[in-house]
Amino acid sequence: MTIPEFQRAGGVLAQLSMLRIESAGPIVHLRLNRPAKRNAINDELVAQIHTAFVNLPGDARCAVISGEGEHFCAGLDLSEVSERSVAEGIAHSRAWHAAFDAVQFGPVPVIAVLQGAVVGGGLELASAAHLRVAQASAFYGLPEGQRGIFVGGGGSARIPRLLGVSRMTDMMLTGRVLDAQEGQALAISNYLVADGKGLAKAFELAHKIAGNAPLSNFAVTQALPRIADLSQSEGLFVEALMSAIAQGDDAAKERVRAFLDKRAAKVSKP
Ligand code: 1HE
Repeated sequence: MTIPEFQRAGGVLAQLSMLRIESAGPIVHLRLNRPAKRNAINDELVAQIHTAFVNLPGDARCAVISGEGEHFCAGLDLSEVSERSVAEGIAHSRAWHAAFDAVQFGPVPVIAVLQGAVVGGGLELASAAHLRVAQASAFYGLPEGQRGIFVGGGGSARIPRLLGVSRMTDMMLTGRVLDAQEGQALAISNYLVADGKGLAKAFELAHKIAGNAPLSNFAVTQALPRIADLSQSEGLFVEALMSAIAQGDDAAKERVRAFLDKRAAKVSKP
């Protein structure tokens, strides 16, 4: 698959100085663009991530987020860690929550492409995406423990859902760093590819995702994680509603008919 022609996004997205945002048809590509600071996230960048994800183009069907340079993201910009009051600290963390909620619960599935450092807030951002494509150079750490702080960008809620409370505890208490192979074995990444191949893989996946019925993608990204948080009985109830809504959509009816008319692809062995 060739990487499609991307055009610089316009409007409010063009004004976000720390992100480079481009679109190709239904795919939007957002790049963290502070390579000199290893894409460390300061207050401005977290605000820009939020603005970007609540202003995605109306025709977007899938987003890819990546980091410019050799590292995906070095986490919180430590140069901005100043004396904050308790109230200011809560507001700071809540700003990250709002931004990363906009990533996870925004209008389209999001794929993160990872390389080099995926640490602290960088791992929190990656865990807000729906899929992760890691390149061989990726490594994962939670140096908050060593910096005397705690996760604040949703990491305590999202990261254990990827790798478990026990492993996150180890990473935070001991500073243990996982390499790309370990990350793949623990399902931090969904795909592991050679260095330099991550974007092409993500765009290939994004094309598949963009071709799905929008309501199916909505069910997967919005209902699935919420059902996982419910009791089994409540979850099955929500599943029944979501399933009926998706099935009732014209796109579902057309796709099922296409299969029965032998116009749609079969499921084939990988
Ligand atoms: C930074 C940051 C940063 C780099 N904040 N400036 N995150 C961390 O504890 C990770 C800290 N960073 C590192 O361990 C390393 O920088 C990396 C492994 C990511 C990359 O190493 P390297 O050798 O490629 O780069 P470098 O030489 O260390 O850094 C290049 C520049 O980026 C340098 O600035 P310069 O002015 O001297 O050129 C670094 O100071 C700067 N830089 N990382 C500020 N993080 C919502 S709560 C989330 C809590 C957390 O995320 S805690 C984890 C913080």
